[in-house]
Amino acid sequence: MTRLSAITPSGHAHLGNHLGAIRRWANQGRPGDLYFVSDLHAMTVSYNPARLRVLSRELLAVLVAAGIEPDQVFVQSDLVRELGALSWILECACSYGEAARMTQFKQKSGTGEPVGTVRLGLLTYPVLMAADILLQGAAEVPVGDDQSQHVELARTLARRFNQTYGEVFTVPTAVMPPTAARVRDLVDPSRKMSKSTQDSVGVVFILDTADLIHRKIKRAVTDSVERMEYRPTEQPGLANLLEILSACTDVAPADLATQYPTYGALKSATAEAVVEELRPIREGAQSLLADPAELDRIRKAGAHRATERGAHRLSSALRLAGVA
Ligand code: AQP
Repeated sequence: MTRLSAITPSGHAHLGNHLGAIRRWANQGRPGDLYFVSDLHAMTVSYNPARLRVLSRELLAVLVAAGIEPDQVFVQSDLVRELGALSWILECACSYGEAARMTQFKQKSGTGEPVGTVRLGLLTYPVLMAADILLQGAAEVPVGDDQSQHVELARTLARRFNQTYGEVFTVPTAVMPPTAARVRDLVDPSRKMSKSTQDSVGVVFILDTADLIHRKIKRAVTDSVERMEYRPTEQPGLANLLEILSACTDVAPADLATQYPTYGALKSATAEAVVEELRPIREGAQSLLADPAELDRIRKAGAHRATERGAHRLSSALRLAGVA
Protein backbone atom coordinates (compact mmCIF):
# COMPACT_ATOMS: atom_id res chain seq x y z
CA MET A 1 0.00 0.00 0.00
CA THR A 2 1.58 3.25 -1.14
CA ARG A 3 1.59 6.40 0.95
CA LEU A 4 2.36 9.62 -0.89
CA SER A 5 3.73 12.78 0.76
CA ALA A 6 5.08 16.00 -0.70
CA ILE A 7 6.98 19.10 0.25
CA THR A 8 6.73 22.34 -1.71
CA PRO A 9 9.87 24.32 -2.59
CA SER A 10 8.27 27.64 -1.62
CA GLY A 11 11.46 28.50 0.29
CA HIS A 12 14.36 26.79 2.03
CA ALA A 13 13.41 23.76 4.13
CA HIS A 14 13.45 24.58 7.84
CA LEU A 15 13.55 23.00 11.28
CA GLY A 16 9.72 22.76 11.35
CA ASN A 17 9.67 20.80 8.09
CA HIS A 18 12.34 18.51 9.52
CA LEU A 19 10.80 17.88 12.97
CA GLY A 20 7.22 17.87 11.71
CA ALA A 21 7.61 15.80 8.55
CA ILE A 22 10.97 14.91 6.99
CA ARG A 23 12.40 13.17 10.05
CA ARG A 24 9.28 11.02 10.38
CA TRP A 25 9.33 10.19 6.66
CA ALA A 26 12.93 9.02 6.98
CA ASN A 27 12.44 7.04 10.21
CA GLN A 28 8.95 5.65 9.93
CA GLY A 29 8.35 5.46 6.20
CA ARG A 30 7.57 2.08 4.67
CA PRO A 31 9.37 0.64 1.64
CA GLY A 32 6.51 1.34 -0.80
CA ASP A 33 6.01 4.97 0.29
CA LEU A 34 6.76 7.83 -2.07
CA TYR A 35 7.95 11.38 -1.40
CA PHE A 36 8.14 14.17 -3.92
CA VAL A 37 9.23 17.76 -4.28
CA SER A 38 6.03 19.52 -5.40
CA ASP A 39 7.60 22.30 -7.45
CA LEU A 40 4.53 22.71 -9.69
CA HIS A 41 2.53 23.58 -6.58
CA ALA A 42 4.93 26.45 -5.84
CA MET A 43 3.78 28.22 -9.01
CA THR A 44 0.30 29.19 -7.80
CA VAL A 45 1.66 32.43 -6.33
CA SER A 46 4.24 34.91 -7.59
CA TYR A 47 7.66 33.19 -7.75
CA ASN A 48 11.11 33.43 -9.28
CA PRO A 49 11.85 30.65 -11.84
CA ALA A 50 15.61 30.49 -11.21
CA ARG A 51 15.07 30.34 -7.46
CA LEU A 52 12.41 27.65 -7.84
CA ARG A 53 14.86 25.48 -9.78
CA VAL A 54 17.55 25.90 -7.10
CA LEU A 55 15.12 25.25 -4.23
CA SER A 56 13.75 22.09 -5.86
CA ARG A 57 17.23 20.64 -6.20
CA GLU A 58 18.12 21.64 -2.66
CA LEU A 59 14.97 20.02 -1.30
CA LEU A 60 15.66 16.79 -3.17
CA ALA A 61 19.17 16.75 -1.66
CA VAL A 62 17.71 17.40 1.82
CA LEU A 63 15.20 14.53 1.54
CA VAL A 64 17.90 12.06 0.50
CA ALA A 65 20.38 13.37 3.09
CA ALA A 66 17.69 12.98 5.77
CA GLY A 67 17.69 9.26 5.08
CA ILE A 68 14.77 8.77 2.71
CA GLU A 69 15.74 6.06 0.23
CA PRO A 70 16.69 7.63 -3.11
CA ASP A 71 14.38 5.19 -4.90
CA GLN A 72 11.40 6.68 -3.02
CA VAL A 73 11.84 10.29 -4.10
CA PHE A 74 11.12 12.27 -7.24
CA VAL A 75 10.55 15.83 -8.42
CA GLN A 76 7.00 16.54 -9.52
CA SER A 77 7.83 18.57 -12.64
CA ASP A 78 9.81 15.65 -14.05
CA LEU A 79 6.36 14.15 -14.66
CA VAL A 80 4.90 17.38 -16.01
CA ARG A 81 3.63 15.84 -19.25
CA GLU A 82 1.90 12.94 -17.51
CA LEU A 83 0.50 15.16 -14.77
CA GLY A 84 -0.59 17.82 -17.25
CA ALA A 85 -2.53 15.22 -19.23
CA LEU A 86 -4.13 13.62 -16.18
CA SER A 87 -4.96 17.00 -14.64
CA TRP A 88 -6.89 17.93 -17.75
CA ILE A 89 -8.84 14.66 -17.67
CA LEU A 90 -9.64 15.27 -14.00
CA GLU A 91 -10.48 18.95 -14.49
CA CYS A 92 -13.06 17.81 -17.00
CA ALA A 93 -14.52 15.56 -14.31
CA CYS A 94 -14.54 18.33 -11.68
CA SER A 95 -17.11 21.10 -11.36
CA TYR A 96 -16.18 24.75 -10.86
CA GLY A 97 -18.16 24.71 -7.60
CA GLU A 98 -16.14 21.79 -6.25
CA ALA A 99 -12.87 23.61 -6.91
CA ALA A 100 -14.08 27.01 -5.72
CA ARG A 101 -15.30 25.76 -2.38
CA MET A 102 -11.84 24.58 -1.28
CA THR A 103 -11.13 26.43 1.95
CA GLN A 104 -7.50 27.03 1.02
CA PHE A 105 -8.52 28.67 -2.25
CA LYS A 106 -10.98 30.92 -0.43
CA GLN A 107 -8.35 31.86 2.15
CA LYS A 108 -5.45 32.41 -0.23
CA SER A 109 -7.51 34.20 -2.87
CA GLY A 110 -8.89 36.54 -0.22
CA THR A 111 -5.54 37.89 0.92
CA GLY A 112 -5.86 41.32 -0.60
CA GLU A 113 -5.26 40.67 -4.31
CA PRO A 114 -8.25 41.73 -6.42
CA VAL A 115 -10.10 38.48 -7.18
CA GLY A 116 -9.69 39.00 -10.94
CA THR A 117 -5.89 38.79 -10.63
CA VAL A 118 -5.73 35.57 -8.57
CA ARG A 119 -4.02 32.86 -10.61
CA LEU A 120 -6.26 30.22 -12.09
CA GLY A 121 -3.69 27.69 -10.85
CA LEU A 122 -4.65 28.52 -7.28
CA LEU A 123 -8.17 27.33 -8.11
CA THR A 124 -7.11 24.24 -10.04
CA TYR A 125 -4.11 23.04 -8.04
CA PRO A 126 -6.19 20.67 -5.87
CA VAL A 127 -7.00 18.91 -9.17
CA LEU A 128 -3.27 18.71 -9.92
CA MET A 129 -2.85 17.30 -6.41
CA ALA A 130 -5.51 14.70 -7.28
CA ALA A 131 -3.48 13.86 -10.40
CA ASP A 132 -0.32 13.47 -8.25
CA ILE A 133 -2.13 11.00 -6.02
CA LEU A 134 -4.11 9.08 -8.64
CA LEU A 135 -1.23 8.76 -11.12
CA GLN A 136 0.89 6.99 -8.50
CA GLY A 137 -2.02 4.82 -7.30
CA ALA A 138 -1.47 6.03 -3.74
CA ALA A 139 -3.85 4.43 -1.25
CA GLU A 140 -3.01 6.74 1.65
CA VAL A 141 -2.13 10.40 1.79
CA PRO A 142 -0.95 11.74 5.16
CA VAL A 143 -2.20 15.32 5.47
CA GLY A 144 -2.91 17.95 8.10
CA ASP A 145 -6.35 19.51 8.51
CA ASP A 146 -5.63 22.14 5.87
CA GLN A 147 -5.17 19.56 3.10
CA SER A 148 -7.73 16.89 3.97
CA GLN A 149 -10.37 18.61 1.84
CA HIS A 150 -8.04 18.24 -1.17
CA VAL A 151 -7.71 14.50 -0.60
CA GLU A 152 -11.51 14.36 -0.33
CA LEU A 153 -11.65 15.97 -3.80
CA ALA A 154 -9.19 13.37 -5.12
CA ARG A 155 -11.48 10.64 -3.73
CA THR A 156 -14.52 12.20 -5.39
CA LEU A 157 -12.76 12.52 -8.75
CA ALA A 158 -11.37 8.97 -8.62
CA ARG A 159 -14.80 7.52 -7.84
CA ARG A 160 -16.50 9.66 -10.45
CA PHE A 161 -14.04 8.69 -13.17
CA ASN A 162 -14.19 5.00 -12.25
CA GLN A 163 -18.01 5.01 -12.29
CA THR A 164 -18.41 7.09 -15.45
CA TYR A 165 -15.67 5.77 -17.73
CA GLY A 166 -14.29 2.59 -16.18
CA GLU A 167 -12.24 1.38 -13.21
CA VAL A 168 -8.75 2.90 -13.32
CA PHE A 169 -7.96 4.67 -10.09
CA THR A 170 -7.33 3.56 -6.53
CA VAL A 171 -9.58 5.66 -4.29
CA PRO A 172 -7.17 7.30 -1.82
CA THR A 173 -7.73 7.88 1.89
CA ALA A 174 -6.48 10.84 3.89
CA VAL A 175 -4.63 9.68 6.98
CA MET A 176 -3.74 11.91 9.89
CA PRO A 177 -0.02 11.73 10.59
CA PRO A 178 0.89 11.11 14.24
CA THR A 179 1.06 14.41 16.11
CA ALA A 180 4.45 15.93 15.57
CA ALA A 181 6.10 19.03 16.92
CA ARG A 182 4.51 22.20 15.50
CA VAL A 183 7.50 24.49 15.42
CA ARG A 184 6.75 28.20 15.78
CA ASP A 185 8.60 31.18 14.40
CA LEU A 186 11.34 32.20 16.84
CA VAL A 187 10.60 35.90 16.54
CA ASP A 188 6.82 35.66 16.34
CA PRO A 189 5.66 32.52 18.19
CA SER A 190 2.06 33.29 17.30
CA ARG A 191 2.74 31.90 13.81
CA LYS A 192 4.29 28.65 12.65
CA MET A 193 7.79 28.52 11.25
CA SER A 194 7.31 28.79 7.46
CA LYS A 195 9.45 28.51 4.35
CA SER A 196 7.87 31.51 2.71
CA THR A 197 8.20 33.90 5.67
CA GLN A 198 9.70 37.16 4.43
CA ASP A 199 11.82 37.78 7.51
CA SER A 200 14.06 34.75 8.04
CA VAL A 201 15.41 35.79 11.47
CA GLY A 202 12.83 33.61 13.20
CA VAL A 203 13.31 30.62 10.90
CA VAL A 204 16.08 28.04 11.35
CA PHE A 205 16.83 26.59 7.94
CA ILE A 206 18.19 23.06 7.63
CA LEU A 207 21.22 24.36 5.74
CA ASP A 208 22.01 27.21 8.15
CA THR A 209 25.52 27.13 9.62
CA ALA A 210 26.00 26.23 13.29
CA ASP A 211 26.93 29.82 14.01
CA LEU A 212 23.80 31.21 12.39
CA ILE A 213 21.60 28.70 14.24
CA HIS A 214 23.15 29.82 17.55
CA ARG A 215 22.55 33.47 16.68
CA LYS A 216 18.93 32.91 15.62
CA ILE A 217 18.06 30.91 18.73
CA LYS A 218 19.84 33.40 20.98
CA ARG A 219 17.61 36.14 19.56
CA ALA A 220 14.41 34.08 19.95
CA VAL A 221 11.60 36.04 21.59
CA THR A 222 10.80 34.85 25.11
CA ASP A 223 9.14 37.07 27.72
CA SER A 224 9.84 39.16 30.77
CA VAL A 225 8.18 36.71 33.17
CA GLU A 226 11.52 34.96 33.76
CA ARG A 227 9.68 31.92 35.05
CA MET A 228 10.99 28.61 33.77
CA GLU A 229 7.78 26.66 33.22
CA TYR A 230 6.13 24.97 30.25
CA ARG A 231 3.04 27.14 29.71
CA PRO A 232 2.30 27.33 25.94
CA THR A 233 -0.51 29.89 26.24
CA GLU A 234 1.08 32.24 28.76
CA GLN A 235 4.71 31.89 27.58
CA PRO A 236 4.55 30.80 23.91
CA GLY A 237 8.14 31.78 23.02
CA LEU A 238 9.61 29.84 25.91
CA ALA A 239 7.27 26.88 25.22
CA ASN A 240 8.44 26.84 21.59
CA LEU A 241 12.08 26.55 22.67
CA LEU A 242 11.19 23.80 25.16
CA GLU A 243 9.25 21.92 22.46
CA ILE A 244 12.14 22.21 19.99
CA LEU A 245 14.61 20.92 22.57
CA SER A 246 12.14 18.18 23.50
CA ALA A 247 11.84 17.07 19.87
CA CYS A 248 15.64 16.88 19.65
CA THR A 249 16.23 15.11 22.98
CA ASP A 250 13.07 13.08 23.57
CA VAL A 251 12.65 14.60 27.05
CA ALA A 252 9.23 16.12 27.85
CA PRO A 253 9.10 19.95 27.68
CA ALA A 254 7.87 20.26 31.27
CA ASP A 255 10.81 18.16 32.49
CA LEU A 256 13.26 20.23 30.47
CA ALA A 257 11.90 23.39 32.11
CA THR A 258 13.16 22.15 35.47
CA GLN A 259 16.67 21.50 34.12
CA TYR A 260 17.66 25.02 33.01
CA PRO A 261 17.95 27.89 35.50
CA THR A 262 17.78 30.73 32.94
CA TYR A 263 16.42 31.48 29.49
CA GLY A 264 20.03 31.96 28.33
CA ALA A 265 21.02 28.45 29.44
CA LEU A 266 17.96 26.98 27.74
CA LYS A 267 18.74 28.86 24.52
CA SER A 268 22.34 27.60 24.45
CA ALA A 269 21.23 24.00 25.03
CA THR A 270 18.51 24.28 22.39
CA ALA A 271 20.90 25.76 19.82
CA GLU A 272 23.43 23.01 20.48
CA ALA A 273 20.77 20.29 20.17
CA VAL A 274 19.40 21.77 16.93
CA VAL A 275 22.89 22.06 15.41
CA GLU A 276 23.54 18.37 16.18
CA GLU A 277 20.08 17.31 14.99
CA LEU A 278 20.55 19.04 11.64
CA ARG A 279 24.28 18.40 11.18
CA PRO A 280 24.07 15.07 9.29
CA ILE A 281 21.38 16.39 6.95
CA ARG A 282 23.21 19.64 6.31
CA GLU A 283 26.46 17.85 5.59
CA GLY A 284 24.81 15.15 3.48
CA ALA A 285 22.81 17.68 1.47
CA GLN A 286 25.85 19.86 0.93
CA SER A 287 27.91 16.98 -0.40
CA LEU A 288 25.07 15.97 -2.75
CA LEU A 289 24.74 19.55 -3.96
CA ALA A 290 28.48 19.60 -4.57
CA ASP A 291 28.13 16.47 -6.71
CA PRO A 292 25.60 17.52 -9.37
CA ALA A 293 26.14 14.33 -11.41
CA GLU A 294 25.06 12.15 -8.48
CA LEU A 295 22.07 14.35 -7.69
CA ASP A 296 21.08 14.27 -11.37
CA ARG A 297 21.37 10.49 -11.36
CA ILE A 298 19.08 10.20 -8.32
CA ARG A 299 16.64 12.65 -9.85
CA LYS A 300 16.53 10.90 -13.23
CA ALA A 301 16.09 7.47 -11.66
CA GLY A 302 13.25 8.82 -9.47
CA ALA A 303 11.56 10.43 -12.48
CA HIS A 304 11.87 7.22 -14.48
CA ARG A 305 10.37 5.07 -11.71
CA ALA A 306 7.49 7.46 -11.01
CA THR A 307 6.70 7.79 -14.73
CA GLU A 308 6.74 4.02 -15.21
CA ARG A 309 4.56 3.54 -12.15
CA GLY A 310 1.85 5.81 -13.53
CA ALA A 311 2.13 4.92 -17.23
CA HIS A 312 -0.56 2.24 -17.38
CA ARG A 313 -3.03 4.31 -15.31
CA LEU A 314 -2.55 7.33 -17.53
CA SER A 315 -2.93 5.39 -20.77
CA SER A 316 -6.03 3.59 -19.46
CA ALA A 317 -7.54 6.89 -18.30
CA LEU A 318 -6.89 8.55 -21.66
CA ARG A 319 -8.28 5.57 -23.58
CA LEU A 320 -11.41 5.29 -21.42
CA ALA A 321 -11.95 9.05 -21.65
CA GLY A 322 -12.10 8.64 -25.41
CA VAL A 323 -8.83 10.30 -26.34
CA ALA A 324 -5.32 9.18 -27.29
N1 AQP B 1 6.39 24.90 11.50
C1 AQP B 1 6.18 23.62 11.25
N2 AQP B 1 6.23 22.71 12.26
C2 AQP B 1 6.02 21.40 12.01
N3 AQP B 1 5.77 20.90 10.78
C3 AQP B 1 5.73 21.77 9.74
N4 AQP B 1 5.52 21.60 8.41
C4 AQP B 1 5.59 22.80 7.81
N5 AQP B 1 5.83 23.76 8.71
C5 AQP B 1 5.93 23.16 9.93
C6 AQP B 1 5.31 20.31 7.76
O1 AQP B 1 6.23 20.20 6.66
C7 AQP B 1 5.63 19.41 5.63
C8 AQP B 1 5.86 20.01 4.28
O2 AQP B 1 5.24 21.26 4.21
P1 AQP B 1 4.65 21.83 2.85
O3 AQP B 1 5.75 22.09 1.91
O4 AQP B 1 3.55 20.97 2.35
O5 AQP B 1 4.01 23.21 3.19
P2 AQP B 1 3.65 23.92 4.49
O6 AQP B 1 3.03 23.04 5.51
O7 AQP B 1 2.80 25.07 4.10
O8 AQP B 1 5.12 24.35 4.94
P3 AQP B 1 5.73 25.77 5.17
O9 AQP B 1 7.12 25.53 5.53
O10 AQP B 1 4.90 26.57 6.11
O11 AQP B 1 5.70 26.45 3.75
P4 AQP B 1 4.90 27.71 3.23
O12 AQP B 1 5.59 28.90 3.78
O13 AQP B 1 5.00 27.63 1.74
O14 AQP B 1 3.46 27.61 3.70
C9 AQP B 1 4.16 19.25 6.00
O15 AQP B 1 3.95 17.92 6.47
C10 AQP B 1 3.94 20.25 7.09
O16 AQP B 1 2.94 19.84 8.02
